[in-house]
Amino acid sequence: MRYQGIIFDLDGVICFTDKYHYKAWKALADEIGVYFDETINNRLRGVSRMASLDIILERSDREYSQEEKEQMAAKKNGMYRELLEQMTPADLSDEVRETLDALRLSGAKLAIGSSSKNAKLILNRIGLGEYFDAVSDGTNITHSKPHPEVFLKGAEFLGLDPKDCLVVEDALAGIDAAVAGGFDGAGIGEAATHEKVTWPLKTFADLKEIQG
Ligand code: B16
Ligand code: MG
Repeated sequence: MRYQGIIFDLDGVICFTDKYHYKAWKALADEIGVYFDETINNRLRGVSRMASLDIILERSDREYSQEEKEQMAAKKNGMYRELLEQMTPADLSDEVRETLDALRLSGAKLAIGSSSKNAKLILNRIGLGEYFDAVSDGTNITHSKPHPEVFLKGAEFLGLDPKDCLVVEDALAGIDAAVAGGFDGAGIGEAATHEKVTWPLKTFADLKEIQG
């Protein structure tokens, strides 16, 4: 066993909610007449809800008050949560499920480190509601990635030191957060190209070899 604890980002690592975020943000953007497409949506990966809205509003020709922005973000979140009802345990791949089970058998403690305030709902929908030893998410942090808070809290919840934990991420800002917190990082997708990633992953199952 190489790492005593493994902390997983949720969206883009354990499961994929991009299409639901996209649909909900697109409905909001259409309503206020702001251009939005899938390329812009890709910039929202791993970014907090309010920071995502600010990115979308870069194309707006008017300014919005903080109160209006909070109303818009709440509206988007309502639509998003309704769409999440479509998720089922079938949205968890066999590869992810089997790899998580193997990592647990290695003796490691497993946690979630997600920016999302909907992490617990998503975990419940995909059948992992009770699976992790700890869940650190958007509800217990005040600073979003690339700040390391979400992972530092995750390690604290596990009772482990960051240097004994691995963080698994799909977003570049997530690897920045891991490095800033003193964690080794494993990157999948775009995060595999980060210059400071300890383990670039080709597939999620590569984690089994790394953990030994
Ligand atoms: P919510 P992660 C992130 O989750 C998503 O990647 C990002 O697209 C989203 O805006 C953010 O959570 C906040 O989500 O609106 O549900 O609080 O990748 O850190 O698991
Ligand atoms: Mg992610």
